[in-house]
Amino acid sequence: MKGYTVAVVGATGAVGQEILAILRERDFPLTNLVPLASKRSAGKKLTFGDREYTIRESLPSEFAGVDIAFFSAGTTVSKNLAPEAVKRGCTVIDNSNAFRMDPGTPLVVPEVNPHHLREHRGLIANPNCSTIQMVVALKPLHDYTPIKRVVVSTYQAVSGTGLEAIRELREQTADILADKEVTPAVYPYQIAFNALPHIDVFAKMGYTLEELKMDQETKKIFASDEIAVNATAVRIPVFRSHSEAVLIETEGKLTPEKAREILSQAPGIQVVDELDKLQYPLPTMAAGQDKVYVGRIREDFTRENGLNLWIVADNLRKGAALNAVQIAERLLADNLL
Ligand code: 25A
Ligand code: L14
Repeated sequence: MKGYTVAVVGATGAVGQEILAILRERDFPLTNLVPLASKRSAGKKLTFGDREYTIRESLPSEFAGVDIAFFSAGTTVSKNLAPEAVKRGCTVIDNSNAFRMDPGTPLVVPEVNPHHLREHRGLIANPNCSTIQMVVALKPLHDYTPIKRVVVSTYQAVSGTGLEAIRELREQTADILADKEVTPAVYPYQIAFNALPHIDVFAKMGYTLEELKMDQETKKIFASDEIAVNATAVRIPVFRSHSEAVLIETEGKLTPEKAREILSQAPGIQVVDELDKLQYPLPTMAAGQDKVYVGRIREDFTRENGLNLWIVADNLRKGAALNAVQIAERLLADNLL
């Protein structure tokens, strides 16, 4: 089998570390790794398999000879550097918000719209973590009867913000339990023992960008303007896995029994919905796992054709690193590099 030269931009970060672990786990056909990060981390060592690599500063020249580059260093880094990588013949899979809504850039969840990869021009965008887990669960239902409207509230883990936020939750929790004062740094307010209705920046009409992304990205992934998503995105003091309370309004009737049947046959989904055994999805259940967990499937008794679901997935895996690696696997399988 042919092996590829793979770069990870942001290799020291929360998502970058997960990408490296998943490449190993899934035996990705990699013959050479190019771990890139900011100047701050350049020179540090990193073990991957049985080899040791030196982290290098992510300069444009590093992409010469690289086949695939995963970007997980935030929007500014992607905006500056991804075009440089593409220019050098590298196929970029970008985790940031920089190119998602660019009409020439496919926005892909392999279980949902793998065919969009055929139109790529060197750059593929990985959707937002909250969008990914939601569309994996909604797509098979949408294929059965079109979803017209989605109302979703998210309960998002701090790991989406990166290692600094993980540290902030850990330290704040310990400090508060020890009756010490806390000073928020990453988030505007204390995150331990709290819930913040604020993810990413406030954008327009009182919505945050995170909330608007869920609407725009879902429309692009489903290639339909007929589906509308109204979101409230909330940060909770959980380290790993995002949860979502989702209400869908469908064109035709969709019973909970039918939804369970469809979802249990759909790729990437695990239905956990046995109330008599107290079985429902939990962030602790999804953490470190690849599936999107769906439960609490029940009818909206206040409206015609409404269905409630509780959707949980590991935000660093299916929400970011795993989806990106699956995109790469799909590119290779379909000869689209
Ligand atoms: O936080 P940053 O600055 O955006 O950095 C994230 C990653 O990108 C690298 C960085 O390497 C890290 O691997 N990076 C930054 N600038 C770069 C550049 N010019 C760059 N890579 C290439 N070229 P690092 O060596 O700077 O970071 C080492 C560790 O330190 C943490 N860190 C970063 N900046 C810091 C800092 N610590 C203190 N002070 C700072 N100013 C960094 O934390 C890393 O562990 P992190 O990596 O966990 O931050 C995660 C970033 O990724 C975004 N993100 C998370 N999930 C997603 C996502 N973006 C898109 N999709 C997702 N699903 C977060 O929003 C956050 O920005
Ligand atoms: O990919 O959780 O657009 O703070 C930006 C917000 C990633 C998660 C994105 C967070 C998100 C991040």
